[in-house]
Amino acid sequence: MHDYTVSDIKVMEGLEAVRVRPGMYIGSTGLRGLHHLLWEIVDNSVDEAANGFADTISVTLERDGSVTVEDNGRGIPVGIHEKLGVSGVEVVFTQLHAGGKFVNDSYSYSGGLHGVGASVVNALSEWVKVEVATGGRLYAMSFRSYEDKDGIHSGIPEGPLAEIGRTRRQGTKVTFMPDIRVFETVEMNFGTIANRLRELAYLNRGVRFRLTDLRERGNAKELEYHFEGGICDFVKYLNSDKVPLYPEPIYISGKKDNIVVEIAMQHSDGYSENVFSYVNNIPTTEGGTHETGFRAALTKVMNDYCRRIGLLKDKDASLSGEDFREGLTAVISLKMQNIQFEGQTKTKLGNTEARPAVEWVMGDKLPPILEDLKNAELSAMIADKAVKAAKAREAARKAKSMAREKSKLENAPLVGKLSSCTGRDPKMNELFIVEGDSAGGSAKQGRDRRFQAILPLRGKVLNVEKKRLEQVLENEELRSLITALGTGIGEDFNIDNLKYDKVVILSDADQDGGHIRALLLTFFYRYTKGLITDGHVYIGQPPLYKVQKGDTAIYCQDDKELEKVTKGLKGYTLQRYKGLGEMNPEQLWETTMDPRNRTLVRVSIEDAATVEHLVTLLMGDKVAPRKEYIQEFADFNKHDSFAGKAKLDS
Ligand code: TSJ
Repeated sequence: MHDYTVSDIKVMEGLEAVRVRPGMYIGSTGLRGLHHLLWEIVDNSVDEAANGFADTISVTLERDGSVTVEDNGRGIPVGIHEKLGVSGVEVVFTQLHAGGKFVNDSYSYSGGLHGVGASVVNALSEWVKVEVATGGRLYAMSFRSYEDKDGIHSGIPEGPLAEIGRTRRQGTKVTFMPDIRVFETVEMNFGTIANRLRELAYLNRGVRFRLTDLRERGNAKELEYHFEGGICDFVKYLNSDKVPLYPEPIYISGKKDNIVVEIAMQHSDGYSENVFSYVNNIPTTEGGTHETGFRAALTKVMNDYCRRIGLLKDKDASLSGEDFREGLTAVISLKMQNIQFEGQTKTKLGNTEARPAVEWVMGDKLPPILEDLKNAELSAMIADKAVKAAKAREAARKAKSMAREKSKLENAPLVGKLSSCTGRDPKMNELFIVEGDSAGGSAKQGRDRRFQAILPLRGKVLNVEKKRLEQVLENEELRSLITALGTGIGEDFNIDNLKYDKVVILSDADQDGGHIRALLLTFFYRYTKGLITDGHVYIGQPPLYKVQKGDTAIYCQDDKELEKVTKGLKGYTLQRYKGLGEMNPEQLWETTMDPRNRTLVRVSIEDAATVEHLVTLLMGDKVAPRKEYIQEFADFNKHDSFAGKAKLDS
């Protein structure tokens, strides 16, 4: 018999290792790590659904701060495990997977291994409750972590799995309370969870994902994601603010050497390439072998097709891959075993076998789609677009060498807009891109010229979303920005030549400011992505209010802060800044530029798909949905700010 109050040494050793080094198992103990707990559990349900045994997965953020995940699958096995002599449920929650599961980056988590993460979640929770409904019976078991004279004991069963009644349902329900002793925050983010569940819903066709937030009394939030079109719907969503060249995405799926390949793609009349890839539902932001295979195969199949229909003659050179990818939105999803990740953020697929598998499936399935008579228009559209792209590319190449020549000649006036700093160490230097001449003037006067450079922006920034490279190179504002950065753009981009460690966007807190910020971010995203991925781009946070009492001034960034500061305060004066231009140089320095006081929000690409959609939504043709997004875009990643709020005595 098992004695559940006396220590089960083996179990405790395993789970306590997780307690001692949580970061090794879930990446961090911040918000990311907290969400990681949820994904470890959800993964199990997604696997059950992927195997065809469940079609509904719900996540509930409970009022008491715990989180529930429920599916309608077969239920975690309740039978007694042969070797361990306890129920399958107990094994799943107490046995650390052999050797432990070490994550070496914050992005990766298990995908495809049943129960791997449940014991980690148990170890890092104050308590866990499990209910399994199967074979007409309902079973329950709970676990708890507690502290006594011997230290912390985590994930201890409160009793064996027990049958508690009869039921007509089937499935698994797990509720866990993240331990506040482990995490810096135990408040999960509704938006982050919603985004990921939406992504999972696209990647797992037909599975219903529900999210309920009961944390705020009287303000329950509920969402449901369910896409019968799977990744085709994903591509349509990504293209929803673009003009597609053909109505339905091309869908390709196949299996080669035990690798399941699924691809959806659709061209729009835009110019950028947007390929999003996944392996076992994990985003591969840095690409990898599967993306390489996709690109190679697309180029080959399309060139073959162009030759077959006579668009390319024997003597003609083949079109280049990027020509076939102009305006392309594609989602690539692989399911395979033993995935290996590489790259700076470990989000690049390294498995060499993935490339030929994708090439094989593409080579097998794409030609018949192109040849299909009812797809004649689609095929012609893609071929035609590529020919146009090739011509434009040639024109751009000429324009670019012209621009190089020109910039040699006109270097003086270009750099003339920039007030450079005196320091020569790029690692120390900062570039402030400031909206408007008057604010630019204040920034110039207020800055510390030893390490801060100012680039004032006069007119509107060009919307690069709608332009080809040659037009970008003709735009004065962007040319001076490109010159100032030193990195070059597009294919020529080289982060090693970056002249500043921080590139700070400083615009007004109003709609126009939001628009300018979005346009600049769009430019960075499209032409100097490395600046964002390497964390060099920041958004300055000028204050909205100044509260003055006697000779003390407190600056507030928003209404919430203002409310906090003025609560109970009497006899103060309040100034609301309408724009950066209203601040004098000293104020601008103190509140927004001085590294000792300022707040900077670092721009990162957490969820490339969301950012991409946001960028498209903001910059695309349809004006209507813009308004509501500008504020959200301005807010994105606010929790990433690394400095405290600006508070100072004047
Ligand atoms: F493990 C867990 F606690 F994290 C968890 C597992 C949490 C949740 C919400 C669901 C699940 C889960 C596990 N859902 N469905 C399953 N299925 C199985 O574990 C299972 C059932 C039957 C068989 C079989 O071979 O008969 C095999 C497995 C792996």
